[in-house]
Amino acid sequence: MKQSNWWKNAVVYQIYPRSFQDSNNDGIGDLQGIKDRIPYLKKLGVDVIWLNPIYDSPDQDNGYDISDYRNIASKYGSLKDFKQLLNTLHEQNMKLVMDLVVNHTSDQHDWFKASRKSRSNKYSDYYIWRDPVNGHEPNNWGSSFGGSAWTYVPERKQYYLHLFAEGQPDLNWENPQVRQSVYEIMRYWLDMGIDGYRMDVINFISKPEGLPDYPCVPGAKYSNSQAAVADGPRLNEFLQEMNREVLSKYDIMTVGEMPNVTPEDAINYTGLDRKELNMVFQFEHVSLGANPDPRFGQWNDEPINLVELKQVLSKWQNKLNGKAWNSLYWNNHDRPRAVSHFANDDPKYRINAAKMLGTTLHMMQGTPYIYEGEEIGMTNAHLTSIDQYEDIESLNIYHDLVEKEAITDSQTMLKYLASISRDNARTPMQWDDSNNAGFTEGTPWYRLNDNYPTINVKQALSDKESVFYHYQKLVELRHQYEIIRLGSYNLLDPQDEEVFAYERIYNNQKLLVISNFTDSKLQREYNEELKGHLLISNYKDDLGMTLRPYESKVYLLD
Ligand code: TEU
Ligand code: CA
Repeated sequence: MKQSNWWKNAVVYQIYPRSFQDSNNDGIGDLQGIKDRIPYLKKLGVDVIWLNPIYDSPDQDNGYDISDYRNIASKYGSLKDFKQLLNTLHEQNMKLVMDLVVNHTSDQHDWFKASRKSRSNKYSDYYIWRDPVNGHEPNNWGSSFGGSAWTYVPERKQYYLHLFAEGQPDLNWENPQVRQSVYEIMRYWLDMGIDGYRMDVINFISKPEGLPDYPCVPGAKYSNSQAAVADGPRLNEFLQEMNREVLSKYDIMTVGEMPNVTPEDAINYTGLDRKELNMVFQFEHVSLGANPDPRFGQWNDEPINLVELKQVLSKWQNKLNGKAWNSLYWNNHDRPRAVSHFANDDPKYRINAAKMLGTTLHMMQGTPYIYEGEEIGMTNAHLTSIDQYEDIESLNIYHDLVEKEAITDSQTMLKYLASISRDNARTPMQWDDSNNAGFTEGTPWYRLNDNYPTINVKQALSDKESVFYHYQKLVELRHQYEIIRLGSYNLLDPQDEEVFAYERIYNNQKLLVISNFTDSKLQREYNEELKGHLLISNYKDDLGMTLRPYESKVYLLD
């Protein structure tokens, strides 16, 4: 099948289904709810919808533990609802991308239920089983959600590997039958007409030979298994096989979620001349601000250093230019809200700050991803007590660091969680100022952000100056201007700690993007004749090189 690479011109909108729109008042967002909101998505102008997992799942990790890959979880609707959603999106010229979670399954999947029973059945070798070593776990790897990455099963007298929760056993990709089973699942949805896959932790599927110990940070009991398995020896081979057997037969987009990936790796797995994947989600810019004490990993509440942020994003822009294709994102279902994390959600600045971030990212080369609610400037939830949290990662890390290991106190950990917990992104979508923000008339599965009476879609649509219309324009500009899609990139003043400025060059055109990341008024000189060339801005007038708080503007010079 000829690859048209349509995704290079596209803007993706990510939907976290359980928090988007409930249609039957059971408190859980569903497919019918998404369908009802297509006109809203159309108005925003996005081209592609990516859905977080909607398959059958016991929900230990909100759908990232799949027990049946071919069925829609009944809380979201039926297969018929899914086909209707897909058709309606296609009628509206939109595409649909699904989440593919095949590094691991749920422990409730039939494959695992069989596998755990004995060492000699059809599925015995579908997972990664190892004998105890001196009565202990086979190696020192830790689970990303706390504790060891190994769980013992008496029936087999063996441990199985789970990089994530106990209920998320890792598939054994060394087994060719596992790979064929995965390809069959992929074809099943692709033949139904979906337009691509976002692949969960896909750079973890090939484990290092012999599963050796990985160095621990001082004081830690377990090592970082993500670092131990990322980028494994057979990853290229597996992705090439997947491409040959499945992906190349369809004109689709693929984006591989790849923690720990470098630009060199990205070129290796997604290079334009390679037959593997189309894009990666890299983690460097969202890993900035990690705790200086390695025992805490990402858990911290430091503001992001702008010089570092510019350095990281610019590196990705420059290194991939002409060789691979960037995915552009500030946040997703695993991250705090963009405006809270990278800028300022104080009501005084929130709107300009959210627009500023949008402009800074959307003027770059790559495919932008908008996470539900980002387009109206939704903020972190500002939670203050541990029982307001829901997410397995947040609850476990609190339990481990405050109670089990007792290396910090509850107040400190609550500050860290408020700053970066995934639950910040998972509060329901804020549609209007009615009860439960118009998300549901039932009891919502998870609490609303208290600020929904002021921050909501209804308000945004009625206000021409809202974040929504700014995002709408950003999407429009990308569709309109080749320079935004294809221009090369050049960072200006890398050491400037307050302003993120860069230019894009394409043929005889130049785009100048200037963003004030502070709440202060600044003065800068860019030595250009800019008057009359403003393409988009978040203030009504243009004061030239005087930059007001969170002011962001783009000039097109030709
Ligand atoms: O996330 C990958 C991952 O590595 C996460 O542990 C991430 O680093 C963490 O959430 C940051 O706080 C993917 C999914 O996006 C995530 O929702 C799943 O929990 C995880 O895989 C397991 O499937
Ligand atoms: Ca529902």
